[in-house]
Amino acid sequence: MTSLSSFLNSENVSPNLASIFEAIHKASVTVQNEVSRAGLGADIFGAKGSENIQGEQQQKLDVYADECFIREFRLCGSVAGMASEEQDHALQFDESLTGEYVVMIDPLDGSSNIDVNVAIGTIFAIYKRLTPAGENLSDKDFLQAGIHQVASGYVTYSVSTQLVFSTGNGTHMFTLNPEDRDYYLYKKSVSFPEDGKVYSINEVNLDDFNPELKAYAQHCKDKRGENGKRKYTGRYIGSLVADFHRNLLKGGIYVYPATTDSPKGKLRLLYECNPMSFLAKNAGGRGSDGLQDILEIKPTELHQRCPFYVGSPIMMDEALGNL
Ligand code: AHM
Ligand code: MG
Repeated sequence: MTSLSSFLNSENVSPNLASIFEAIHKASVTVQNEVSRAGLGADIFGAKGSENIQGEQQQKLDVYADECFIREFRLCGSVAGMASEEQDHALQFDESLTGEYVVMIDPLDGSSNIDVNVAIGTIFAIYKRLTPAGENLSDKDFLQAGIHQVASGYVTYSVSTQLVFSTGNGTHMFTLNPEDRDYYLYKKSVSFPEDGKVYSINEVNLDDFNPELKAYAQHCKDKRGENGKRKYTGRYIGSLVADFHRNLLKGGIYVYPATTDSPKGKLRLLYECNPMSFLAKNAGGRGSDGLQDILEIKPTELHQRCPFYVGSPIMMDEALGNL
């Protein structure tokens, strides 16, 4: 079995970048431990009673996971600062201000699924800082286009705990071994199937879809395969990590468009769309906001939202109007 550290070594990942993966490893094990005890002893289910800057109710586990990742990134020495979906502003780590990297994170994705024992996850993106080492970080460090990601990935806390990441050379899957709490290689260089069967979208928003997306939704319902049976099926977990993970393995598309409730889309460019699009690109898929490649968007604010389409290339072409 190939452990995470030996894999990173064999891929010539620099020691500084590898130390960030080690921080993610440690924090995710702590979060996984807490997730697996949900319902036992101290109650980690439920709302914290606070809201994040985007006006969303924070769950206890959102805050717990955020604290775990902040602690490990602060300690690791290679991270000069980070931005989190749960923090109002970007954080600068004065004790490691010479760190080469900044990290963007959604510490606990799929918050609405915490209390019902459904898969949730952590999503991260890693960039080289642009300001010189030792100087204060600035917006330009955090507001980089996704194309500049050095690495991205997610952890999914589910049937097993898996870490999926790319450092720009393929997208790889690791599984956490509960015995020694190390990650071991499960699949190297996974590729999205060219085409897929799964269409993942919250259809309650159908009336809000633009005409092209409405037509695509109808197409998914109508399309028959060569055997006369329906070509597509619907699957929507409501945790981006879990929906993306299934589609990556089985083939499919995930869409979260602009809606009346979320006119700019619900998902966050820096913490969700960019890291997932980088993984998709490295697995033969792609991410789009419906008009352009997600990775080309120049962010203007930390908590920026955007419509999101990601998945298998043929399904992406169909959804984006090349029917
Ligand atoms: P979160 O980061 O606050 O959990 O929000 C993101 C989640 C995604 O994981 C998921 O795909 C989506 O929100 C579900 O939203 P909805 O319930 O509107 O379908
Ligand atoms: Mg999220």
